[in-house]
Amino acid sequence: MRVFIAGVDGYLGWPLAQHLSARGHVIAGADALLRRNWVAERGSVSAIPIAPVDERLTAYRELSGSSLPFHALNLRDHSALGRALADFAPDAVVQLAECPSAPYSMIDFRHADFVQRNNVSGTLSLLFAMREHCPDAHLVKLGTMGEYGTPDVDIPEGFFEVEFRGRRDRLPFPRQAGSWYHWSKVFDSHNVAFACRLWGLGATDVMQGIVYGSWCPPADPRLNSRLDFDEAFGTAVNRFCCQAVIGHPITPYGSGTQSRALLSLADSMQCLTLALEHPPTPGEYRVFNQLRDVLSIKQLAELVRDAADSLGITAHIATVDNPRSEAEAHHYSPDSENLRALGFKPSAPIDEELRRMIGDLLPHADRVKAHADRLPPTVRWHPGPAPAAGEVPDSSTQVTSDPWQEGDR
Ligand code: USQ
Repeated sequence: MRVFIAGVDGYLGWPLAQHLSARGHVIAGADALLRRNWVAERGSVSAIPIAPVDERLTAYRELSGSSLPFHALNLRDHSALGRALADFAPDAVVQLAECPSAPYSMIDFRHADFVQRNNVSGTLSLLFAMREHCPDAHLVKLGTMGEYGTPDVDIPEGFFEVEFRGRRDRLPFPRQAGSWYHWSKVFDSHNVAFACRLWGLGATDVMQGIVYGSWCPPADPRLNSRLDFDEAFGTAVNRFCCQAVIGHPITPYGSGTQSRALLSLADSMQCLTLALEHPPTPGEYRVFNQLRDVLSIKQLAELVRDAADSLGITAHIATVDNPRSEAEAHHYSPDSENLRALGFKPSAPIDEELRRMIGDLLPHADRVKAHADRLPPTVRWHPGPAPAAGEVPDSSTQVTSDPWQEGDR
């Protein structure tokens, strides 16, 4: 299968290219390299060093024996995107090219505006480009479990049966996102579903839980994927492991009783591959809840502490005031049958995965230590005391790599 990965330089995109290539698929990709800039804007680095994109592509060619056609483009550059799709003629397109950070979107208006335009408009551009250049290709769109929020009922996979005033229908399950970023994914979901209905596009909208884990193939460090730990781009578990390896307290926010859906990076690769290898019918819009475990943040902090302990590292937990507006005590029971029905078999259990990640991080502890001031949360969802001067990098809040500063195309 020919798979075009938008966001191929990212935390998920780079491992996905390798994983799919190892299964015999042919890969091309696009990336505007914005993630590298956003993390730099926040004054941080990837804990695991990553190679520049040209070195990555060389390593890919040496390892797989085939080259990966790469386009350094923003998806909003609609004509360039169209040319890239027309040249490659993909059977499937994976959309990972979005800003993935809730805290980044909550900094101020400029960041909220940037995240929503980058994500929603980029995906819209992709939908139109697919209609024109590869209308039969399958779109796998990365959404998030955070689109649903934390309703007081179980969460189905995208749709539910409703009875209202004596009539029944199957309707989209309500979305109650908790950040401007999460709302951008909700808007994408509506646009993708509409394109399926309107143009006969076949799409899988993946409601993915929090991904954790490192990707460091022993063959070559140029194949490593990034692993962020700053408050905006580091996800909870990855941050906790980075905190543990440098002796920084592990930081559950608030009571830590908020529950989230999770899966490892390896399981995410397996699930995305299953979606690609089992495409929907033309015009079908389907939703997969992509997760393995549901755990509270407190349980996660304890699991990381115990994993560190088993490796002889003493880690401790210190809760901090919750900078977010989110329910801390709530019902949380999402369905996740669709991927299991396609054959998803979770790989290593979470404690094993955590020990492996901590092992991969240990040689790079100094990089985390040098940026330890990026660990405490400074972005607040609610009005509160202003951050101390210098606490937020670039407090002039310039958005780096804003395509609108380069002029709309
Ligand atoms: N949290 C802590 N301590 C920390 C960092 C986070 O307690 O040091 C808590 C947060 O308050 C939140 C939970 O951990 O309750 C998850 O936070 P997160 O930063 O790991 O995840 P989130 O902001 O929800 O976003 C991440 C990814 C995003 C993806 C989403 C999946 O950045 O791209 O869409 O996970 S989900 O959470 O299911 O929406």
